[in-house]
Amino acid sequence: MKHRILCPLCEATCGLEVTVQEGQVQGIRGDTQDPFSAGYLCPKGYSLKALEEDPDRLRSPQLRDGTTISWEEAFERIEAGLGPHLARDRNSIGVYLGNPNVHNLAGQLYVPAFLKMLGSRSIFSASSLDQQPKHLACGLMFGDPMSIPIPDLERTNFLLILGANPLESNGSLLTAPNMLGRFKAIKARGGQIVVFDPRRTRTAQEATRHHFLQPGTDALLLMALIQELFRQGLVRPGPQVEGVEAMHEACQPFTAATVAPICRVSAETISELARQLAEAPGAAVYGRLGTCTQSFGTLTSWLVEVVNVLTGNLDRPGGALFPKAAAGARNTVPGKGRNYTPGAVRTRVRGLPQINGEFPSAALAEEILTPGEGQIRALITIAGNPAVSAPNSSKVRQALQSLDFFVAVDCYRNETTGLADLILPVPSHLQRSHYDLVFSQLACHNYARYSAPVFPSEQPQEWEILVQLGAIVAGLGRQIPSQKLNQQILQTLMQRQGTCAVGDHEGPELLLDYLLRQGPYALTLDQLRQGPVDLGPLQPRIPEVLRTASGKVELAPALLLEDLPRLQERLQQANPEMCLIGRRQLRSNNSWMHNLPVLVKGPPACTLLIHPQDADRLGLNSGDKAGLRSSCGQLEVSVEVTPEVMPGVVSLPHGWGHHQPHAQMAVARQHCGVNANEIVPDETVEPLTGNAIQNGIPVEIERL
Ligand SMILES: Nc1nc2c(c(=O)[nH]1)N[C@H]1C(S)=C(S)[C@@H](COP(=O)(O)OP(=O)(O)OC[C@H]3O[C@@H](n4cnc5c(=O)[nH]c(N)nc54)[C@H](O)[C@@H]3O)O[C@H]1N2
Ligand SMILES: Nc1nc2c(c(=O)[nH]1)N[C@H]1C(S)=C(S)[C@@H](COP(=O)(O)OP(=O)(O)OC[C@H]3O[C@@H](n4cnc5c(=O)[nH]c(N)nc54)[C@H](O)[C@@H]3O)O[C@H]1N2
Ligand code: SF4
Ligand SMILES: [Mo]
Repeated sequence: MKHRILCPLCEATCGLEVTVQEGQVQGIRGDTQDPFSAGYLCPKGYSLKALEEDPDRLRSPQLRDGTTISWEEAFERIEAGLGPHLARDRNSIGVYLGNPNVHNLAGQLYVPAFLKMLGSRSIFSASSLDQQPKHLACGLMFGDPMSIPIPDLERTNFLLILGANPLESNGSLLTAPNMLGRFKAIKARGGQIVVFDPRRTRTAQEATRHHFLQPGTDALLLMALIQELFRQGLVRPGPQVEGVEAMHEACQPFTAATVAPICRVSAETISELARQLAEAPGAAVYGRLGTCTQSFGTLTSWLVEVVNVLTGNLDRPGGALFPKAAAGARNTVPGKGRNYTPGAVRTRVRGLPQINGEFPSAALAEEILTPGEGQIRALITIAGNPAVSAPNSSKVRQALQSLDFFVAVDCYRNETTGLADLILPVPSHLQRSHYDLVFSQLACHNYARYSAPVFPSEQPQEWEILVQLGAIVAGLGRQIPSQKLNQQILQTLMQRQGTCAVGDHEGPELLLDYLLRQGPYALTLDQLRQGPVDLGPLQPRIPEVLRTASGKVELAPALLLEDLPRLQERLQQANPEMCLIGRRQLRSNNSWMHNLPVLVKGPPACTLLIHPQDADRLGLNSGDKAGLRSSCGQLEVSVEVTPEVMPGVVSLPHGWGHHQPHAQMAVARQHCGVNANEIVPDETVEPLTGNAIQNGIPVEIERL
């Protein structure tokens, strides 16, 4: 029997064909009938079989000592464990939401309802270890943090990429399966791809040009690019733009000649790039993780879009456009303009900002460890591994160990969940239906696709677990039928988005069907059950998409201009002698898929890349052990000497360090590697968002 599903593992959202015989996966291939991914898949998609069969994947609720218990008992214990905190102070219950929530209907439809029922302000997520700067910049410029311009890969002739490696990550804030194929198509039509990255990544290798760039200096580069656009008379903003003159003034101190030595990019390169971007018949600038998780994350995320606007490429075919998703996008619901602002609420200990209802995860540990009114004493993690992913991970572990009560909703017992009093296991990724509510808002082509579960679930669905947890924190007890709460959630959605008829569905399907019907194409779930619906290439959406108070694109928001003196100060500061950046690897998915033998086979992946010049100076050869020290800690790493990284920069992959005794992932333990976040400081954060700075960290290296 063949099942056509959507891969829930990464943002590319490939269609897969899963062959099942006698209740077992026989094979997984790229679905050639999927109009979006057209047969593409990566090794992770294939590994869904191994994930399904992994003996370490949890099947029943587990206590900290490894004892398994019934679901009934698990929820009883949660009621007892959270009870005193619910009665005393709801803010003392923290929640950490991990990345897989955005790849999951339960995470998208039920987590918000759960958080509402909980009523705590102590909410944290992986967003502040990732893209929060992009949300803030786009919220300020376009009025909604999810209105993120997407390069029109199908038509563009010039793609400028900063701090992204989509050929290995398969794209992020850019849903576009088969990036290699898309690169080939751009080059075949005579287009160019230019990459700025401190490492010559696979993406850089496949581009038409690659430039090394000193980590953390993209904002300087982009400011100089903007200065050049004005200087050369190349500025062509569209009609709905506010703040062009303010931008003209703001860029003046950042001439190509001034930024060149800090960025380690020649002034001629910058000036030529300005011309090429302006002259290309459709160009797009795209920045990703390396532009967000750094000291100037918000400024960089902003300036990427400023260049798109000033070159006339925002909202034009071949440039960067706003997708029009079929369901769940706020920017397709008619709404009044307003000034988007970061929350006025600040973290208790350090006063860091709240963005989109969440506090920075770099502050999670201190909010648990610091006594006083509002201290977090109980924690719920949902699909998250902050003990590996958040900065200063030994402090995070210490914090998790100090909690009065900790419950994790997860599929593994890992570095984080192994410290929980209780783990509630979720069904496997093949045991649930799927629709990408988030990534269809970020896709380079408008599609609506749904997939049904391949296997029935052996345990409660994740949405049912969340509904039960919601009922507990809302004081409704454990007897409330999930369908009743589901109806309540539907009512809440309808209050916000408008009423319409719904089909005869249950659970997430009921809510999804409603969102599709209410969406801009008035689709129904039954239509999607027949197969994918092609909604066409990206189309211009300005002014309809804008939700700013002025109804225009705000090119120069005051909050961002206020951070420019800090950028100017950077011009006076010397680059650190050595600094650390991260990287992603094709056969890896953040911290949680290293237990699958198909993905970890081969030579050790967790190595420190270092340039031959630096290696010579330090007396290091490939295979040597080195001590890597930052202001926050120290690691022993295995060295790989390669000209792939620029001199003065070392690269360590993200998501490793699986040696913790409380984890139960036998394969991952054998390939444990080290956790970069042991040496990523938690005290220095991006000031506007509190986002973690995981790239460009000054380090010292010594031969061991
Ligand atoms: N140094 C450094 N740190 C980084 C980064 C970096 O580049 N460098 N990257 C950052 C980024 S971009 C991100 S997104 C974060 C990720 O940070 P996290 O989201 O905290 O970590 P993940 O590794 O994605 O862990 C996901 C967890 O969810 C579980 N899980 C998987 N699928 C499901 C599911 O369907 N349901 C449930 N309930 N659980 C599930 C896994 O077992 C695992 O425990 O890490 C960040 N940290
Ligand atoms: N195979 C695989 N795919 C993944 C993941 C995974 O773990 N494995 N994780 C998923 C997640 S959660 C995310 S967020 C995405 C991330 O997707 P990407 O952003 O495409 O992935 P990264 O490899 O982290 O790319 C960041 C790049 O920034 C560069 N860089 C570092 N610092 C700087 C800087 O200051 N300036 C510039 N210009 N470049 C810099 C790094 O060298 C690196 O090449 O990937 C997703 N896809
Ligand atoms: S690229 Fe992403 S969506 Fe496609 S098969 Fe791989 S993990 Fe799945
Ligand atoms: Mo991420």
